[in-house]
Amino acid sequence: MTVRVGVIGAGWIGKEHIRRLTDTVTGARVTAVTDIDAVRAEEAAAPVGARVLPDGAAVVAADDVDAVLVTSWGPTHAEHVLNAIAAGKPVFCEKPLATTAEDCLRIVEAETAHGRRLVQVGFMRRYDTGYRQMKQVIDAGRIGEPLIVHCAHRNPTVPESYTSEMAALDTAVHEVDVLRWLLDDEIVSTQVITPRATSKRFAHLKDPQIMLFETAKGVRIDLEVFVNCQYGYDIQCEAVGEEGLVRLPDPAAVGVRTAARHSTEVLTDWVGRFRDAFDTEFREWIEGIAAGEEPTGPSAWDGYAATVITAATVEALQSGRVVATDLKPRPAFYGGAA
Ligand code: NAD
Ligand code: ISE
Repeated sequence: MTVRVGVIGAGWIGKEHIRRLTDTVTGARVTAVTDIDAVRAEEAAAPVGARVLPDGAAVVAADDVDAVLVTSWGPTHAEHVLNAIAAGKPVFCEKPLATTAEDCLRIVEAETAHGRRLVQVGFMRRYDTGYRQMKQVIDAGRIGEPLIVHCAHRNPTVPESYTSEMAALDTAVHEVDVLRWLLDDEIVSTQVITPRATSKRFAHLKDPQIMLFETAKGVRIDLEVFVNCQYGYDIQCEAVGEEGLVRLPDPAAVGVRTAARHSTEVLTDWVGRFRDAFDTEFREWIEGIAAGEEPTGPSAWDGYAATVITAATVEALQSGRVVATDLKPRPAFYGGAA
């Protein structure tokens, strides 16, 4: 069976995923595309032989769309995801699931009422080989109980439109998701420390930031978010346990020895760093739909948790205080106790 996908939002990542679904993932075909910018929609749709439709609602309703991919701007996600649930169609939503906790909970309630999982959120790090190997080590008990996690999330530069709040909402949101999954634990409090700012930033920006999270089991996580580090796109993660530690490997790169120097390349963007993870994420999503299975990737509940935790982190940045995340109890539908 070929899964026919309708895409809402044909910007940077929308185009990447259209290419991925067309050239890399077998069993999928993009049949419909929309964007509020009609030129962009046409440019994305034409090369893959897809139709351009007037808006997201038309994409969701289309007879030749079996599953929906939402890659529009964050504040528009909730509307499209809710439409897809109402139509009973699987929907993959790039992060964030929604920009407010209230909208995330509306999605959770709609999906729960539908009675079957339809929503997957685009936290691709769970599909990265290195993070998956770390999880196997932790789950097998090889480092004992995790106690501390040290992380860094560095981008070479960001545009002037990037704000201090986006360090949590847009950037650290990936660590928030992957660490909840890696540790099988919940983040209960958050704090932000702002060291000396880099001169390489736009004046309005607090960069770097150090985020400190605490989990329900008492694990402490420190995360450096540094989005003007200049030298490359660099993702680091090291979990320290009672009996050892496990560290995320750097991407494979050849070592070059020349002119009395030994060097290895550092990647410069998330597209290259997580290309394989994105491919695996979409391959598994499409395979699951073709097999008539519910999605197994990050759920609407994970999307809710990430939005609440990153909003609390923004509050921590603005107030200078330790902020409790105050998540609601996880419903049984999403594997919780209640
Ligand atoms: P972008 O601005 O390049 O593209 C977004 C597109 O959506 C634009 O073309 C815009 O015209 C269109 N759009 C906005 N509202 C729309 C609507 N209601 N209906 C149809 N089209 C609409 O942004 P981007 O960098 O591609 O980011 C898109 C989403 O992907 C964001 O939510 C972002 O957080 C997420 N993202 C995820 C990752 C990741 O690592 N997983 C990386 C980058 C972006
Ligand atoms: C961007 O939206 C991403 O998702 C990237 O993975 C992240 O590194 C970057 O900081 C964000 O702006």
